[in-house]
Amino acid sequence: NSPDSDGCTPELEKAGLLNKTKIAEGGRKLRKNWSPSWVVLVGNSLVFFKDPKSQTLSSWKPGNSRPESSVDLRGAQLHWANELSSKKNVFKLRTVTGNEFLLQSETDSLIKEWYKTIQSVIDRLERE
Ligand code: I3P
Repeated sequence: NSPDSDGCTPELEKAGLLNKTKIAEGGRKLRKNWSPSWVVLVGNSLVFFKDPKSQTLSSWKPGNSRPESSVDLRGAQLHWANELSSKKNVFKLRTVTGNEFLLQSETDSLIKEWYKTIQSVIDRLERE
């Protein structure tokens, strides 16, 4: 049984470990609280899981494990945001609902790949 044998399972684009903090909720600023997060880009969503150690690449599947939160990428905005942190390699993701997240990695190539892939999903949704 292939993962998409029913033809309606959204495509897994990317998964990996990033540092994450939410900095706004519905436009209201939040206090930063950085923590490692297992991030999965699947279909139109970026899904965050809390405990990376207990996760596998198939964790995003319904029923496997419960995501901490999920972000709809339709209409979202992505910006490099090194001015918003003392850390390097930081970008900001803002949803249409005014939720803002910072995502970060110490590895330059890795964070660039994430930026590129998320932006391509945002662009694809805009064309739909
Ligand atoms: C914050 C914590 C964050 C830091 C943030 C601090 O302090 O050190 O790591 O963000 O800086 O306020 P606290 O733990 O007391 O909440 P960065 O690591 O992204 O720099 P900021 O207030 O300048 O955003």
